[in-house]
Amino acid sequence: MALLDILHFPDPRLRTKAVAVREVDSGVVKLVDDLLETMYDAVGIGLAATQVNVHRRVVVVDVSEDHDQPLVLINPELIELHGVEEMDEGCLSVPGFYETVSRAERIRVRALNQQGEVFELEAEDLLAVCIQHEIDHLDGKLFVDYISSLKRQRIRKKLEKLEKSRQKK
Ligand code: QAP
Ligand code: CO
Repeated sequence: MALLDILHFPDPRLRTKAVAVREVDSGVVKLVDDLLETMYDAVGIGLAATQVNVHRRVVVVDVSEDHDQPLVLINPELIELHGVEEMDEGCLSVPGFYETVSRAERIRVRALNQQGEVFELEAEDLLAVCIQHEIDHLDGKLFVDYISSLKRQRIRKKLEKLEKSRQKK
């Protein structure tokens, strides 16, 4: 297993559209393991391969209290969306910032698991929001795309400044 570096907004690589996984081979299994390790290390509830600069359609999520219920979604597809819910969202690629975003409150998603088997899952509330947020990453979208451009620019400037002070060290 390995810890992977997480890209930060406004890195243009976060805008890459990921390609579907053709076969859940040993490389994909290793990617899933590394994503889970990286997500737990960063104390996140979701991580998409895009965020570690791997542009394949793989996400991991764990919204359980004890961080012991990993969910792996390969080639995830939203097949049903119901209702609307507002929630404060954050993102490991936008560290330190949280904004309210409106999304479907209940979803049905179809995906492959780490064994390459198709499964469907119904989710609501935090899990539903988190899955939608992670699928957005695979399409090059970030939660800050849903807020005002003024707020987005402020976040961009603050993160650019932080990135520069990191590079000097
Ligand atoms: C997406 O985000 C999500 O700013 C997953 O300093 C988040 O795991 C969906 C994190 C909330 C719905 C609601 C963010 C950790 C983790 C930070 C995350 C930070 C440390 C974000
Ligand atoms: Co995110």
